[in-house]
Amino acid sequence: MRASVDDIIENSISDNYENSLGFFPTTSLQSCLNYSSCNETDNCVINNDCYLNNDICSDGICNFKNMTIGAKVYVFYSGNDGAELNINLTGEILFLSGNRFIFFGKKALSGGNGGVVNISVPGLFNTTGAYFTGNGGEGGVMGEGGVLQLNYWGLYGYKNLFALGVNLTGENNGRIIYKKDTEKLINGARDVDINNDGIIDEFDIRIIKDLYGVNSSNISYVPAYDIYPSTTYKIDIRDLMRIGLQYGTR
Ligand SMILES: [Ca+2]
Repeated sequence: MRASVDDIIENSISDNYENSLGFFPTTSLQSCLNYSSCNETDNCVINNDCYLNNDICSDGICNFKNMTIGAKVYVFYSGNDGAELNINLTGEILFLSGNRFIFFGKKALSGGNGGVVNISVPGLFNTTGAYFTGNGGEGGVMGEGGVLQLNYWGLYGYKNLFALGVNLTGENNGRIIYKKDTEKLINGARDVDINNDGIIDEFDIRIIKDLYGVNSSNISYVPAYDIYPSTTYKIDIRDLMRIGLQYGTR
């Protein structure tokens, strides 16, 4: 179902959960795609609050090269539930001041569930300064919290810090899914943040140390920890070196 002006009217500002939290638009919004700075199959720079979801993107998925989020992106609704937004980038995403993805469930007798936001990047997902709000809608029973899924080769920015900027509360709280592609090699290597917490520190090194010298014929071998696989498929000094080169850089 398309987000429409009706959705805005139906959720009048005086009677809206988002408004009580300060996240409801105070003016009617345009589609993000109406702005010349945001083009499907090219870059999308969000400078003005706007709405975006699968329904307004070609083939039901929002494809861009790079994306810059410098204002609020409203996902709006599908019925009483938050709508779905799948963003598939061939480049990177950058979060600037004023950014926020908003995917509440609608206020109703039985509150709608929060929406689903799914963002994919081919390389590093930089969560620095990012905000996501996908609460369940208010009601006699609050809706379920929404779902945020990030898909990437590597995460940039401490995961626990990022999570503080994500609000998915509801009758049952929603969740963040961090989906790391551990099979993909870039320049012959896996990402060095092998414990997938968004930073490069001694905990990544400890994993390598514990498996040091193990090769693929050993039952202890974990492909995802073999940062620089080669014909030997062995966890060795080259893996440690790659972590060392990026130690503390995220
Ligand atoms: Ca790490």
